[in-house]
Amino acid sequence: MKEQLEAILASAKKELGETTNARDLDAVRVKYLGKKGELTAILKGMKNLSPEERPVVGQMVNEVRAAVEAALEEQGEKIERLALEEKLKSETLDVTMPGEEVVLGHKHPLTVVLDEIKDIFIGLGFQIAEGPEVELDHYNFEALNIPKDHPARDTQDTFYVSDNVVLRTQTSGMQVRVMEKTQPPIRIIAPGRVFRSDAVDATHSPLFHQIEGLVVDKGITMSDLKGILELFAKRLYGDDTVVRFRPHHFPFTEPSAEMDIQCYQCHGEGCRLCKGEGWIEILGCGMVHPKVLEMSGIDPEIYSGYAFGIGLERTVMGRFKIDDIRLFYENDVRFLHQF
Ligand code: 2U9
Repeated sequence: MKEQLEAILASAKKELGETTNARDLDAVRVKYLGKKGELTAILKGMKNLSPEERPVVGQMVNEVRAAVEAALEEQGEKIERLALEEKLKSETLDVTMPGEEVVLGHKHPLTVVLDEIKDIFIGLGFQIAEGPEVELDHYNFEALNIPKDHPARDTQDTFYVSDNVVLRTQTSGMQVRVMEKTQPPIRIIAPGRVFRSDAVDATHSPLFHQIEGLVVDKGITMSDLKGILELFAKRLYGDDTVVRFRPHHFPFTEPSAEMDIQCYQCHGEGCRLCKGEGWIEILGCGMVHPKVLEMSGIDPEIYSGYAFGIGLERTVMGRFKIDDIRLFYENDVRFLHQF
């Protein structure tokens, strides 16, 4: 019996020494001390011993049990200590390691120039009016003197959501909304995304950005228009900028014009940038058509106004010598970081 108990203690100690985690440790506990464990089995068998043998064997069993329990506790502590050491080792923070590089984004060139243009007009007393990109046919066309059969519907073909709802081709609808709600004086710019049913190439995109402006008050004349737009050109392209106005036609303005700046590269001589013209077209403009004022509830006998439209992509392409409009929409940071 003594040898059997010594063998049990030896194998318990050996198995405990091989455990590396709490689960295995518990399995050893159950194997030796559990209800169906080896020591319990010996205790159960004691009824077959003689009365003299029983206390001797009982004491031996208790000693072995105490020894197994002590070994269990010791191994338990060892496992905990090793786990803690492992955790500390794996969570060590090396403060001398170089930090991870934070990749910074970059303002999109369209945003860079739009912000400059906004600043210039805010400085001249304009407010910013923003509105929906999905617009009623009425605000995009009808209220701007472009009825259903007007040829301008072809040059400004767009995407129809339904018969009466379109993706806006210009931000003018927003300005009509302001005129309907507010009596003059009105001095606003309406920047935003516009859409045209155009095939994509280096200079065309079905999506682009405009900044339109509108001033309505008593006694506004073409010289106000020329003065403000020349000032704008000088602020954006430099004080030595020379401008000229050419007659043009828009359904919503009368008279209408386009404003050019003298080529800032060749100073009017003619070069690749201005395609030999000596001039670069910057924007369209004109005096708001009396019918447009009237349709929006403003009396053209009392008030007059001027309006203008700037194509943002074209302005930025000229400014940064970008030769393909598609680069704006590809979101390649190597492109964006150049500006
Ligand atoms: C109202 C009345 C009139 C806005 C104007 C232009 C001339 C113009 C083009 C610039 C480049 C469109 O993006 S582009 O192709 N725009 O030439 N826009 S006058 O006229 C208005 C606006 C609002 C109520």
